[in-house]
Amino acid sequence: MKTMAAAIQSESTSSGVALHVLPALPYGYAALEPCIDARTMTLHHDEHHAGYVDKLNELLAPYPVLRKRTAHWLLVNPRSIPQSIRTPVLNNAGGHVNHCLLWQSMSVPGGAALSGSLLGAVNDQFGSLDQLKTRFEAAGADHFSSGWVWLVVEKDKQTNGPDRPVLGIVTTSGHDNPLQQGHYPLLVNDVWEHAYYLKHENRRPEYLKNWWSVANWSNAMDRFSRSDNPAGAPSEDNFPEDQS
Ligand code: MN3
Repeated sequence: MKTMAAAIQSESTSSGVALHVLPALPYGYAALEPCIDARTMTLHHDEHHAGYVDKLNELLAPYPVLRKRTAHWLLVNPRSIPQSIRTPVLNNAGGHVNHCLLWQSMSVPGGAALSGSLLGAVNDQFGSLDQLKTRFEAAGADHFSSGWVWLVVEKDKQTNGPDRPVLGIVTTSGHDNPLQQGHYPLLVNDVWEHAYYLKHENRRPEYLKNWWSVANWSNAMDRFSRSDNPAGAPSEDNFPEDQS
């Protein structure tokens, strides 16, 4: 199976412009059961995420300059997008980027435990991993309507000094991404109803609590180790249209 990083690669057409591509899941549709059922994963990836990718390509089709840009770049450069398509481009680019991050934020149960420098930062910031989980769950449960809950490296980390907060828990609405506020995402959960409703129905808090069994701490630790990049984003978030 292709790695997620490779799967995010965009394809170049013969004209040299890039198409955004739906990445393959890095695990099987049933791999996250019992937390997330295979039917939910199938619909979420093959229909919802695929729909955002298709719509983004459709919207950008008349704009060859924008088609050379990464989805990440579009998110953080909204003024470069014509106003007539700005909102739907941002919604669908965000839908694409956020779901790529979501698939990476999950792994089969039994993955690596939180350790190292990120565990130290979590203990410093939240008191314990359990307290982080409680706050993350509460933020996700309390978020009104569709959106996302994130563990981020706060944007002022570099100027806050050694005793100031490094990590934060934020929520975003629709398909907004913390990168748009300068925060760097480490871990994300999707609190749109399509992410959990078939199994958990209206019980979003139950879904959030169960979700820790599939949280991918290995990926979060890897992202944390690269979050000092002053540009704010490691290479895998810069989809490779820039190379076309
Ligand atoms: Mn979703």
